[in-house]
Amino acid sequence: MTDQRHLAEVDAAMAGLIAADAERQRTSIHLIASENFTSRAVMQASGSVFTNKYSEGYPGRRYYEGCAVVDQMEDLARDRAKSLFGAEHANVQPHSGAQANMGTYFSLLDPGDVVLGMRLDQGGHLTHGSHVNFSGMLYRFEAYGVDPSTERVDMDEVRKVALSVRPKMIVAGFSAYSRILDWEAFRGIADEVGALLMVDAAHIIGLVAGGAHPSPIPYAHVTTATTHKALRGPRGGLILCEERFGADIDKGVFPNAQGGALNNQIAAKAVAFHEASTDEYRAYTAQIVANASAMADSMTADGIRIVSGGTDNHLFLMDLRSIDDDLTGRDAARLLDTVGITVNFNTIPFDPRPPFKATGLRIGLPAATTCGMKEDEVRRVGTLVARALRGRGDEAEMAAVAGEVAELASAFQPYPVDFPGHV
Ligand code: DSN
Repeated sequence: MTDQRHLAEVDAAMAGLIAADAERQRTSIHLIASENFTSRAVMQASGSVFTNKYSEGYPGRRYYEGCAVVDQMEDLARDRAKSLFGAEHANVQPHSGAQANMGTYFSLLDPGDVVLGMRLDQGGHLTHGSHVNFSGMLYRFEAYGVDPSTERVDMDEVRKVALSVRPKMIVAGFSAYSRILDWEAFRGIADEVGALLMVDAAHIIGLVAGGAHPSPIPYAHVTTATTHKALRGPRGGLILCEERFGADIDKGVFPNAQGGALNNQIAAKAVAFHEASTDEYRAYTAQIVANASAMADSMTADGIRIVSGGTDNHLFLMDLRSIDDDLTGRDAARLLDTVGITVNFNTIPFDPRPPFKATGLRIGLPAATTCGMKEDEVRRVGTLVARALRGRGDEAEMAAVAGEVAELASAFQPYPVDFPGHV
């Protein structure tokens, strides 16, 4: 029999590290747009015996025996994903969003094909053609960006670029853009130039699940996503597509991009899809959007420039030049970390600084909303962010801000005080 002792008895060093991060998670205010806190049920499935099973292939067509239960589990996950998003086909095996994108590209593109995606430094993602990523190495990515005056994607410009570069695929989606993309217009352009439309919905899929954001599923040939952001599932990826692409997409994921699936993560994804189909979850996603908007508006009123003037989704970008021309995103993020507010620095459109310094902070509300914060609390968080950035160098002010952050974090915690960080 396996060792049945608890982690703390077997490996005190690792138990200590997990407990330390649980403490960090409980005692800070979390504003990283791509992070969230899973339920106990999701964590239990992720830490279950499904971690022990190899199952290369798909339900009913496996390269290993002993997969009867795994088949039921993966079918349940696929059925729940299809039903939650109204999709014809679901692949729940991608280990991450990057691998969901890899599987999709492998399915539908040949090396050297032209692909049109959003500029990384204006909100796109590494896997949308960055030269340091496989996507930029294997395919010829061309880019569209945002309009310099509105800082929004201009669909006339997307069409112009598409007509000029004639891509085989258009990628719509982002990791740092606070407005709603026009899925129907993207599909119209894709149809006009004879391209496939892939929507990378990693950031907004949770809002889509809860009805707080327009769904790309009816318009995209293929939609890729992650399961661990606003969707509040385990770390992992997901692909949804029209049935006619299903077999190719499945092959693109396994065996093209991946080997054995992470069955424990698939089980946890299924739990998250189940949780996301409730009224409570729908109310949660509406609250995320309301919180993001309330925080962005109150910061604007406080004299901070928000890229594009606000937000329609779960995130927004602060332009730090409205606080101090010399304040970089990196320094601002590190400073906020010292008072217990966790964010990430980010380029803003037409950023004069390189990405590792940047001029913006990306602020996201899914995690704080899971902790129960509503508009009043997030406005207060916005004030604390501004006070810390403006008051840097003033020790008394920084201590006062840190004290208020600790008080607020303690009133809105993701896990019980005695939670050791694992189930
Ligand atoms: N790294 C993720 C994010 O923070 O948005 C995207 O992959």
